[in-house]
Amino acid sequence: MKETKNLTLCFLIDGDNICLAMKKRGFGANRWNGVGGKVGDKVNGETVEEGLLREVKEEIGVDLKEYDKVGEITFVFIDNPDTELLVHTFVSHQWDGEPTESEEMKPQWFKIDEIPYDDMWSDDRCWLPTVLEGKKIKARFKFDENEEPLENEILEILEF
Ligand code: 6U4
Repeated sequence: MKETKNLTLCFLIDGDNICLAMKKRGFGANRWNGVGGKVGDKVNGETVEEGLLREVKEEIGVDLKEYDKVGEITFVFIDNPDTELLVHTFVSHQWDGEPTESEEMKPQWFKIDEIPYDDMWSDDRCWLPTVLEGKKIKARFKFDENEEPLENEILEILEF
């Protein structure tokens, strides 16, 4: 039977700047990405939004004051066909605290027009520009055993 794992992903935006974080260990290590993680893995029964707030605090030490859901992105890996990752994607323009390095992630600000797509998950260049234009998306990506993209589908939507 297919299992869906819920994860969160959040990008802090300050004017023309975006905060990305270098994943230092585990899944997706050595790539720049937004901040987030598995929902309900550490705290039983938490909601997606509770998981979002917890992971952002754990990984870069920031308390989100405002956030907007901008994407639901499903990732399927060909060598693990029974598990889908459903990544609930957010942007935030308001938070308390300064992004700070943790054991898991090292945050850094980038100009939005200098996002290092070559050092990110390959799907990001397909959908992140659309999200940064203020649009909402539902998307699905399938990866081969080397985490190279095989199929993708991106739909712009109006609301979640
Ligand atoms: P641990 O290491 O168990 O604490 P946790 O922080 O709960 O893990 P993790 O690190 O596995 O979760 O979360 C993966 C992060 O990577 C989530 O924010 C979702 C994100 N992610 C996964 N696949 C992605 C992809 N193809 N493109 C992308 N982000 C992805 O942009």
